[in-house]
Amino acid sequence: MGYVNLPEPSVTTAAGGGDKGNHPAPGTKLLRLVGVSFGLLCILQVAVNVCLRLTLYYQNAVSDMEVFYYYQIVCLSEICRKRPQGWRIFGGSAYYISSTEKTWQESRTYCQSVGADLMIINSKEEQDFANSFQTYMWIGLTDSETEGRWKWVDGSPLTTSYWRDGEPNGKTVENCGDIKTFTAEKSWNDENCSHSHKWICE
Ligand SMILES: [Ca+2]
Ligand SMILES: [Ca+2]
Ligand SMILES: [Ca+2]
Repeated sequence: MGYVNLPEPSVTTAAGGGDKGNHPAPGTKLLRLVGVSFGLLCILQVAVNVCLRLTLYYQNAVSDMEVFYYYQIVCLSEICRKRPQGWRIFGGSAYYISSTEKTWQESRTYCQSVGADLMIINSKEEQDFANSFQTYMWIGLTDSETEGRWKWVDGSPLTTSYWRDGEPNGKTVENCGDIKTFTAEKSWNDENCSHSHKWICE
């Protein structure tokens, strides 16, 4: 009230001592606020995109090209870098067939180590795709918990099956599933889990 000829703010800043002299101009503050807000929005957008992508992927609702794009370009995480070359894309999933042989459990452990699991066959198309590799290989099927109650590695019960005629026949000795007679649509066999075979991860 008592001041006359109030100095310009810039003059005050130059002359004033203490903390007052370090305060940025209001315009700078606003710019900084806009910049930080924009940065946060960008991060949020990326997070939403990644979540959406993962959700769609696990619903098998994306195209093969999108899965390819995700694995080859977007996925930079450690688990993706550990994956060997040679994953095949089909029906919204990525698959890998081993070149070496392991027991069923060792095969499963390998798949899990690269963020996957042994293959779960959900459709006739996927069954045909698995047979097309013409490889005797473990898939993600077991009745180890309860004899005769076959389950997939994700815990889901077996509904549609492609057992070869006469299979499964191993009772409590054969508790793991594989693809054996791949030239026929019904190609599954139950087998002793400690045998070594190639395997397919999904
Ligand atoms: Ca599947
Ligand atoms: Ca069995
Ligand atoms: Ca058998």
